[in-house]
Amino acid sequence: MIVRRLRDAQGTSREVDTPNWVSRRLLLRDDGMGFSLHDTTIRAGTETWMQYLNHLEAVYCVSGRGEIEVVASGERIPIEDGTVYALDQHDEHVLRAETDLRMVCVFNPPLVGPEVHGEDGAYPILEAVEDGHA
Ligand code: 9YT
Repeated sequence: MIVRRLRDAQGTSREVDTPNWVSRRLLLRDDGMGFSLHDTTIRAGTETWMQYLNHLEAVYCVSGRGEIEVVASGERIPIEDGTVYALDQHDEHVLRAETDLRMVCVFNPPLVGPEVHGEDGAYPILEAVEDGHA
Protein backbone atom coordinates (compact mmCIF):
# COMPACT_ATOMS: atom_id res chain seq x y z
CA MET A 1 0.00 0.00 0.00
CA ILE A 2 1.13 3.50 -0.78
CA VAL A 3 0.36 6.24 1.73
CA ARG A 4 1.37 9.75 0.84
CA ARG A 5 0.36 13.18 2.09
CA LEU A 6 0.05 16.46 0.28
CA ARG A 7 2.80 17.94 2.45
CA ASP A 8 5.13 15.15 1.30
CA ALA A 9 4.85 16.43 -2.27
CA GLN A 10 5.21 20.13 -1.51
CA GLY A 11 8.63 21.52 -2.29
CA THR A 12 9.74 18.33 -4.09
CA SER A 13 9.89 17.42 -7.78
CA ARG A 14 6.30 16.18 -7.40
CA GLU A 15 5.24 19.83 -7.16
CA VAL A 16 5.06 21.61 -10.52
CA ASP A 17 4.52 25.36 -10.33
CA THR A 18 3.57 27.41 -13.41
CA PRO A 19 2.14 30.91 -13.83
CA ASN A 20 -1.45 29.59 -14.18
CA TRP A 21 -1.43 26.59 -11.87
CA VAL A 22 0.43 24.65 -9.24
CA SER A 23 0.07 20.89 -9.13
CA ARG A 24 1.07 18.31 -6.55
CA ARG A 25 1.40 15.03 -8.35
CA LEU A 26 0.57 12.55 -5.60
CA LEU A 27 0.69 9.37 -7.67
CA LEU A 28 2.81 8.98 -10.81
CA ARG A 29 3.64 6.27 -13.29
CA ASP A 30 6.37 4.78 -11.12
CA ASP A 31 3.75 4.05 -8.45
CA GLY A 32 2.36 1.38 -10.78
CA MET A 33 -1.35 2.21 -10.49
CA GLY A 34 -1.98 2.69 -14.20
CA PHE A 35 -3.08 6.31 -13.64
CA SER A 36 -1.67 9.43 -12.02
CA LEU A 37 -3.46 11.49 -9.37
CA HIS A 38 -2.90 15.20 -8.87
CA ASP A 39 -4.04 17.90 -6.47
CA THR A 40 -4.02 21.00 -8.67
CA THR A 41 -4.86 24.62 -7.94
CA ILE A 42 -5.73 26.74 -10.95
CA ARG A 43 -4.96 30.33 -10.02
CA ALA A 44 -7.77 32.90 -9.79
CA GLY A 45 -8.10 35.11 -12.86
CA THR A 46 -6.21 32.77 -15.20
CA GLU A 47 -7.24 31.30 -18.52
CA THR A 48 -5.52 28.10 -19.68
CA TRP A 49 -5.87 26.50 -23.11
CA MET A 50 -5.27 22.75 -23.17
CA GLN A 51 -5.72 19.69 -25.32
CA TYR A 52 -4.45 16.39 -24.00
CA LEU A 53 -3.72 14.65 -27.28
CA ASN A 54 -1.83 11.81 -25.56
CA HIS A 55 -3.87 11.33 -22.38
CA LEU A 56 -7.38 10.94 -21.00
CA GLU A 57 -8.04 13.18 -18.00
CA ALA A 58 -10.83 13.42 -15.43
CA VAL A 59 -11.00 16.52 -13.24
CA TYR A 60 -13.06 16.85 -10.06
CA CYS A 61 -13.48 20.32 -8.57
CA VAL A 62 -13.48 20.34 -4.78
CA SER A 63 -13.46 24.11 -4.27
CA GLY A 64 -13.67 27.38 -6.17
CA ARG A 65 -15.56 28.72 -9.15
CA GLY A 66 -14.83 28.97 -12.84
CA GLU A 67 -15.79 27.63 -16.24
CA ILE A 68 -14.62 25.31 -18.98
CA GLU A 69 -15.11 26.25 -22.61
CA VAL A 70 -15.34 23.42 -25.12
CA VAL A 71 -13.53 24.91 -28.12
CA ALA A 72 -15.24 22.75 -30.78
CA SER A 73 -18.75 23.88 -29.80
CA GLY A 74 -18.10 27.14 -27.95
CA GLU A 75 -20.12 25.75 -25.04
CA ARG A 76 -19.20 27.25 -21.65
CA ILE A 77 -19.86 25.08 -18.63
CA PRO A 78 -19.71 26.45 -15.08
CA ILE A 79 -17.41 24.65 -12.66
CA GLU A 80 -17.83 24.63 -8.89
CA ASP A 81 -17.33 22.35 -5.91
CA GLY A 82 -18.75 18.95 -6.89
CA THR A 83 -18.35 19.26 -10.67
CA VAL A 84 -16.41 16.58 -12.56
CA TYR A 85 -15.46 16.72 -16.22
CA ALA A 86 -13.85 13.90 -18.17
CA LEU A 87 -11.97 14.68 -21.38
CA ASP A 88 -12.90 11.42 -23.10
CA GLN A 89 -12.50 12.87 -26.62
CA HIS A 90 -9.12 14.58 -26.07
CA ASP A 91 -11.29 17.69 -26.10
CA GLU A 92 -9.66 21.02 -26.82
CA HIS A 93 -10.71 23.28 -23.95
CA VAL A 94 -10.09 26.53 -22.12
CA LEU A 95 -10.25 26.58 -18.35
CA ARG A 96 -11.05 29.89 -16.65
CA ALA A 97 -10.73 30.34 -12.92
CA GLU A 98 -12.84 33.06 -11.33
CA THR A 99 -11.49 32.14 -7.89
CA ASP A 100 -8.73 29.65 -7.11
CA LEU A 101 -10.01 26.30 -8.36
CA ARG A 102 -8.86 23.23 -6.46
CA MET A 103 -9.02 20.20 -8.69
CA VAL A 104 -8.36 16.51 -8.21
CA CYS A 105 -7.06 15.26 -11.58
CA VAL A 106 -6.53 11.72 -12.87
CA PHE A 107 -4.52 10.94 -16.01
CA ASN A 108 -4.45 7.79 -18.10
CA PRO A 109 -1.77 6.90 -19.09
CA PRO A 110 -0.15 8.19 -15.91
CA LEU A 111 2.12 11.19 -15.98
CA VAL A 112 5.77 10.50 -15.28
CA GLY A 113 6.41 13.65 -13.25
CA PRO A 114 7.86 16.77 -14.86
CA GLU A 115 5.36 17.34 -17.68
CA VAL A 116 4.25 20.85 -18.59
CA HIS A 117 2.09 21.87 -21.55
CA GLY A 118 3.73 21.97 -24.97
CA GLU A 119 2.79 24.41 -27.71
CA ASP A 120 0.10 21.94 -28.80
CA GLY A 121 -1.55 22.22 -25.37
CA ALA A 122 -0.66 18.62 -24.57
CA TYR A 123 1.70 16.80 -22.28
CA PRO A 124 4.25 14.62 -24.09
CA ILE A 125 4.52 10.90 -23.47
CA LEU A 126 7.71 10.62 -21.46
CA GLU A 127 9.70 7.43 -21.31
CA ALA A 128 11.69 7.96 -18.16
CA VAL A 129 12.01 10.12 -15.10
CA GLU A 130 15.29 11.94 -15.28
CA ASP A 131 15.39 12.96 -11.65
CA GLY A 132 14.08 10.90 -8.78
CA HIS A 133 11.10 11.97 -6.68
CA ALA A 134 12.02 12.86 -3.15
C1 9YT B 1 -7.21 20.93 -14.44
C2 9YT B 1 -5.84 20.75 -14.95
O1 9YT B 1 -5.12 21.64 -15.24
N1 9YT B 1 -5.40 19.52 -15.02
C3 9YT B 1 -4.05 19.25 -15.38
C4 9YT B 1 -3.32 18.70 -14.23
C5 9YT B 1 -2.33 19.63 -13.68
N2 9YT B 1 -2.22 20.86 -14.37
C6 9YT B 1 -1.04 18.87 -13.68
O2 9YT B 1 -0.74 18.17 -12.73
O3 9YT B 1 -0.35 18.98 -14.67
